[in-house]
Amino acid sequence: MRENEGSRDEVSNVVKHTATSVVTIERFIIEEERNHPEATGELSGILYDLALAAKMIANKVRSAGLADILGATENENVQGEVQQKLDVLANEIIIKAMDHGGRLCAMASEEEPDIIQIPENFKCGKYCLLFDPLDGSSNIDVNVPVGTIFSVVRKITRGRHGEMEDILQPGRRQVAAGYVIYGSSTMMVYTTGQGVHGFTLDPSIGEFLLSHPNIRIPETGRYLSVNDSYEELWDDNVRTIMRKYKGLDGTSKALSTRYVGSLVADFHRNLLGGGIFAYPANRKTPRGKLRLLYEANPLGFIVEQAGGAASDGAQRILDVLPTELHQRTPLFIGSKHEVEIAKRVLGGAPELVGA
Ligand code: FDP
Repeated sequence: MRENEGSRDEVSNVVKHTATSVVTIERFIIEEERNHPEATGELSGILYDLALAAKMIANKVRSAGLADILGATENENVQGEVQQKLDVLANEIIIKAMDHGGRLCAMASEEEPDIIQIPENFKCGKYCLLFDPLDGSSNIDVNVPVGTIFSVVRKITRGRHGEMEDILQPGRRQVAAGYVIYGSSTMMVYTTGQGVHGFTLDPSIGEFLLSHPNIRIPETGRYLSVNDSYEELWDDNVRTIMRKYKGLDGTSKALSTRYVGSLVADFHRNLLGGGIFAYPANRKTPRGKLRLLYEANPLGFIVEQAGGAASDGAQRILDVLPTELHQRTPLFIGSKHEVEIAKRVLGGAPELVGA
């Protein structure tokens, strides 16, 4: 090990990196794994494969306009939304990158109606992967950042293949979660329960390099991300929360409004700068819009690991017991202080949050 690369702390077995260390995602994953002598390397393998899938998707996203593959296909996905071509591609890339490694026993995708089984000719492993291949897809046509979100849980049933019971586990059982943002640069941010770490893709060498070690979200937010056009449809309690966020009731300072409409992009900004992303229940979507398993749970795990919070207004997101594959949930996620405000106001109106 070169001197300026960092030194191993003999007691805690944690490698410390200096600002000038060049740490690839692979090296980082290996070093994290060493903190767990019992680890078999399977989870690490899942994370490498996801990083590879992310690079392939990033490549497609970057060249989408050039390759003339923008626009909607004729198919509708299980949520009744028009699928964009890139969604289909991203979904296929992830399935193909992940199905043969022998580490997964099943997958579930926001774009697929049922559980995705591992083909018979491949070995089954002890983990399940849940993912949203391309979140914010309505932004693809206008060159606005989109993202991939993923969550990994351990298999709990005994058979060879994964079952619904393995997929429908509460978010607190996740062993890893992360997202990739395809923005002005491509970043992969993930947690395995040892803090949140961000890696930026260096396109010249095709490697994700550690750029944001140990991300912490500020306790109090700067930004408010919410689609205000639903105000008409909100309940009075949600309106009260928004007035507080905007500093209109005189109890707190106004947050600055920023809404991209791509959950990953809004979440990423708020994670780094502090803030709240809110997609509350409304009259038209009484159970919210976002998906518990593919969006709220993974981002909930990340935000908690970064010192923030995630709630549906009635309970901690990670404690919600999923009952359906494509279950939706209201979501308040970000800095602790702002999530607390939503919880306090909605605490008196559980019917509003569609529990
Ligand atoms: P999209 O429909 O473009 O895929 O979960 C889907 C999502 O985007 C989120 O990424 C985004 O935050 C939200 O929906 C936007 O919904 P609204 O258009 O209702 O604001």
